[in-house]
Amino acid sequence: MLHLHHLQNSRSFRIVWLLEELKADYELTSYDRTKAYLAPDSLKKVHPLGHAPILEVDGRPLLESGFIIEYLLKYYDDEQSLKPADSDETAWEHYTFWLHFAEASAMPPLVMRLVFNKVVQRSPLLIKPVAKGIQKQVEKSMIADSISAVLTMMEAHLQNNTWFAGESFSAADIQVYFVAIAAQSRTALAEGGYPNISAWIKRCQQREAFKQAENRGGRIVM
Ligand SMILES: N[C@@H](CCC(=O)N[C@@H](CS)C(=O)NCC(=O)O)C(=O)O
Repeated sequence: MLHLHHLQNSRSFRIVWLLEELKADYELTSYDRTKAYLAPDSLKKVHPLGHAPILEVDGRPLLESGFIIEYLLKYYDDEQSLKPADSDETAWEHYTFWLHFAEASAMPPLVMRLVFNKVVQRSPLLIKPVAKGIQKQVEKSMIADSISAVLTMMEAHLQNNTWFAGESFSAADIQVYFVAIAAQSRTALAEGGYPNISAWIKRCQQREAFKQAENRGGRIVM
C-alpha cells in the first residue's frame, strides 16, 4: 500500500508524477503551505522531519525524493522503463549524475534565494531596507552565479541530449524538472534565455503522466 504525503507547490510533485508514470495505485494526501511557506505541523506526525515528499509504504515513511524514486523504480517499475540499464554505461552515468545533481548542487542556491525573499517579505517595515540590503549582497555573492552555472550546465547537456539520461525519458528528468521550474523566476530562463531547457520543459509537460500528475497534485507555481 502506497500513501504519498504531498505538499502543494513542492518537490513532492516529483513523486506524484513518477507514480503516474508507473500507473501505480496510491493514496494521496495533499497539504497546503502555511503563511510562512512551510509545511504544516501535521506533516510532522507522519515523520518528525516534516518535509515533503513522504511516501508511506505499508505504513513505513520513506523520505528524500531521490531515494523514493530509486525505491519505486526498484520495486514498482516492472519493465525497468524509467531508468537506463546498468549495461548502457553512458546513459547510466548521465542518469545517476543528474539525479544527484538536482538535490546536491542545484537546489541549495534556489532554496537560499527563496529563504532570502521570504525574509524580506516578512520583515517589519522598519527593518525591510536592512533585510533588502543583506539579500542583495547574498544574491550577488552567493546565489545568482551559482544558479546561472546550474542552468548553463543543464542547457549544455540538453544541446546534445533529448532527455537527461540521453535519448530516453527517465526518472532523472522528473528529478531535474523541479529545479528548472524553481529557477524560472528571476533568471533568463523565463525570457527564453535557455532555449534547450525551455524545449525540454515543454516535452515533459506533454507527457500524459505529467498532465495526470497536475490533475491530482496541482500545478507548481513559483
Ligand atoms: N532533499 C529533500 C528535501 C525535502 C524538502 O525540503 N522539502 C520541502 C518542499 S520543496 C519542504 O517540505 N519544505 C517545507 C518545510 O521545510 O517546512 C528531498 O529531496 O525530498
